[in-house]
Amino acid sequence: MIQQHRWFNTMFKDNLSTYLTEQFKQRIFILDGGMGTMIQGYQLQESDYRGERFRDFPHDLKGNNDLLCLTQPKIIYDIHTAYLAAGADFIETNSFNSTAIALADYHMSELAYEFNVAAAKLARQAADDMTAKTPEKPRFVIGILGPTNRTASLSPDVNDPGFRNVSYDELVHAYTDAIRGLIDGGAHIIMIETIFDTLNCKAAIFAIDQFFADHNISLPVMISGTITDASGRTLSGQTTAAFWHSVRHAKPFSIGLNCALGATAMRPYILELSKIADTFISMHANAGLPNAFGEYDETPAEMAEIIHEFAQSGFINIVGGCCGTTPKHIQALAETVKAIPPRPIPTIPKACRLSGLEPLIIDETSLFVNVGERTNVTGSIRFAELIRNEDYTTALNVARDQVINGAQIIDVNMDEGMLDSEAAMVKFLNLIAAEPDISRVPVMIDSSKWSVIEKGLQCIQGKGVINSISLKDGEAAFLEKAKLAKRYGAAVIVMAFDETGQADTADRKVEICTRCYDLLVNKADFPAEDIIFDPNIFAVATGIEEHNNYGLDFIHATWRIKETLPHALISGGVSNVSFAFRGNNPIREAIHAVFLYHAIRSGMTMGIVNAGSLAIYEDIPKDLLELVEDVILNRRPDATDRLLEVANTVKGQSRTKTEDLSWREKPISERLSYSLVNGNNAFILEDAEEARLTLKSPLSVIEGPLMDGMNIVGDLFGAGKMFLPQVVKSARVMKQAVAHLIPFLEAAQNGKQQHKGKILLATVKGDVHDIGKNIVGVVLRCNNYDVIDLGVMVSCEKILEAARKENVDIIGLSGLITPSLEEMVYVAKEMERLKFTIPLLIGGATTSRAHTAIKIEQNYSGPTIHVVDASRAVGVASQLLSDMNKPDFVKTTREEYVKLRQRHQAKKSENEFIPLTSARENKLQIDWKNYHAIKPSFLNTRTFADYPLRDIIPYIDWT
Ligand code: THG
Repeated sequence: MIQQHRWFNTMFKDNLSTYLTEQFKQRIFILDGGMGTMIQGYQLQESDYRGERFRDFPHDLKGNNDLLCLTQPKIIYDIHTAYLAAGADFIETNSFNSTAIALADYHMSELAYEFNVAAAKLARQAADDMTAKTPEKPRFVIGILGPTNRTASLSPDVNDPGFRNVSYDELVHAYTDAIRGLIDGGAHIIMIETIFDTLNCKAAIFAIDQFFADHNISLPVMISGTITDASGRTLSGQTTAAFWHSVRHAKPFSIGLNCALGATAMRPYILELSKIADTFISMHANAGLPNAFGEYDETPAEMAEIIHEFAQSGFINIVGGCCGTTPKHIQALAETVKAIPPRPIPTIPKACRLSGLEPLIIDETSLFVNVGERTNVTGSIRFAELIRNEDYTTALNVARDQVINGAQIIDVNMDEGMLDSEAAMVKFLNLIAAEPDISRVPVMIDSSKWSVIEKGLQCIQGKGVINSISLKDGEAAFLEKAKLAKRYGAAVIVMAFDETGQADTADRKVEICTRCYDLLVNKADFPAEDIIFDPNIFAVATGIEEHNNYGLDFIHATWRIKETLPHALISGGVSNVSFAFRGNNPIREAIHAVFLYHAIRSGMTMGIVNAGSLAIYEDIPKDLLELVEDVILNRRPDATDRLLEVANTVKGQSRTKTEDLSWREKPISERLSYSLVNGNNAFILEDAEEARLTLKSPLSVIEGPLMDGMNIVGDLFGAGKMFLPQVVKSARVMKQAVAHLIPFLEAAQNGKQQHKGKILLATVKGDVHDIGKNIVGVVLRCNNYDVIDLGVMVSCEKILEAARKENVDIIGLSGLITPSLEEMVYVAKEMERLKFTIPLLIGGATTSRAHTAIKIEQNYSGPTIHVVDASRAVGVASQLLSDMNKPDFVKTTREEYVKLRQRHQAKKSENEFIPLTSARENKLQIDWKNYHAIKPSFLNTRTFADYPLRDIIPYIDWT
């Protein structure tokens, strides 16, 4: 079936990219709009999803939108056709969840390939039919690779930040299968979209590159990320520029953003991308921000007005819509950009562009880049011991200290005979990924074993550096590694080694580096700016005469390489040069400073150094300076002896900066919030204990200073001053404090064992989210309620049956995605029909007081109450189970809800609960495609500041 694709390409002369690139110079192109919201409009029921083929499938299938390609092909074809008729040049296949990983929720993993073929065929049919009608305007099918519902660089378990529930390999496998299906089905283009974890995207890029190479084909690749919150970062914490650096190796036909935000909120990020990316820019925003009912209000005219300005500002080349957009939106967009010239692709100067969570650009204007050397088991006895003893917490501090001390990249090396180096590399890099103050910087993966390097590359979402490759095993092995480096998207350190050994003289260094450069640039099509040569820094002043010129050899080679091999950078292991003075740090530091002074002036751009103890050249006493310079520059035969002589007399401390501990002087509540805000767990247990003793009650510590601290975190997050990985870290610290307090809490409860009531909790059918519900369960149990937790995806029938059987006092429903709201309405109606009278509690991030009042409450005559967060659950439950308070409480709530309904009735068309305009001004609200299985709970209609913190941390198991 790959033939079909070849045929298509010949239709467009040599290849589609070339054809499209020409076309894109003429006008702005149009993508289609939201699929999920269109499908919702059909109000499909379980049986519609099942069709004939899956009538007896043993699991629920409602909401499995991609399945509709098989069971309701006409609906999908019609939606595609509606978008084409509205003016879309490109339509996206309905395959967002069609990977084995995402389909596991529906027990349909093995159908992934079939789903993709069907999705691509359907879209292709619709596109071809439309092209036949208007041959002057060919239409194209974009095969969609979704993000899956797992994140390769975040842990789902708060207690185990190094844990991952999906591996790079699993992602590559799943994506490969999907790609094969999309191409066999006839997709013209592949798009990786709604990327919230760049590591998932990098796995998709790897799969694409490998698949194209294996099948000798090439399709245009589009990449579209998602900026999920007010900090302007992806969910996994990268800035827009860091994200671009991480994926640029895919040489995408376009880069862009979609989902999560409306167009207005997307503006600064699209603006940034349009400036830094030397490829086409796509965007498909949501139709504004969802209201309390999860609906999108931005009209076609409103959206078109915003997009008009983007187009005029020269930001975009391809535009379409995401959640909530309809063919009318697309028509309005097509109309409004019709006459506006497209954005020209800017010329971006060549530079080594790396990233961690943040970008790092190394170009001709850069000052020296420090690479931290301390996280190296062969270079540090202390670090080796920490890793051997599995003291990863302290080992992380070694990495952190380096960044605090100015390392802009950290070198990680786990090569030790007694270690499982691959496992240690993976473990350490995964842990680093959970430390935003460390993972802010790019990683240099240092190993002499390629397998360790590959394992490491599979753990980093940023663009890192491979340390190293060389010609020591010959050209074939060298080129193979270069090819993989490109596929993983990493820069490489190339050591000046060849088949005969390591280069020591300047001539040999230059000769080998030149040979490597030619191979890389001309044979492997490797970007010159991603080549970092290491012409070998060897120890001087060893007493062996042949070593005396090593410093000068390096400096001279550096000069010559910079002169003759354009864009390549120079690095080296600086501490090597002073090995002869081990144990004498002041002398070593002086040697490093002198060596760097001269090497940097010759063109050394970066170096692996002890970032915490770099001496300043100017600070070296003049007499010592002369002795050291004699050694480095090999100025006199007795230089080594003369330096040795004074070495024994030079004493003193190296200046390593230490962490500022003045915050320890502050009052206990401030210390607790400091620890939470900074995600610092060094003192959390002792502070939690001190607070418990002071406040005399563990609960008041949690509800007092700890919650206060978390509220500060919430505010900072809402204001964009913190981003998700930092928040996750804060939550982890919080968790540790709470874990310390819980035994005291339980001990305090032990005396009063009487049970207060029986509460049934369930996440409703169609929804798999349970974080919030689990917290509610814990809180209630701690307060002596009997909790029956039915889990997730629980059908109404099962809930009500269990409620009867267990004779519960209250039913609590939880849900996170918009369709769950409907399901809750259904449960309320069923409770009424079946003559229940017990209270019904509604909770979960997508729910709201407004929705409960307007859509749910009037369907059920028993008390129906929205619970805004877990902290309210106990209050509400105790009111409802108190004979004395219940009537009043129920009455007041009812009156409130009646008022809400009346207000709603009066201002029906407007959304009075959430003033959209003010939210837009604050750029705080975001949303998500309804049918994303992974919708994080914080992506909702309220402002972040309104959220209980645990709701904005979707990846933590709070139980
Ligand atoms: N080129 C490249 N990579 C490299 C090197 C290089 N990686 C490893 C090494 N060389 C650079 N890293 C170090 C790390 C530590 C030391 C030297 C180089 C060092 N350590 C002290 C010692 O061994 O005496 C400290 C010992 C301790 O603290 O226990 O000097 O050249 N591409």
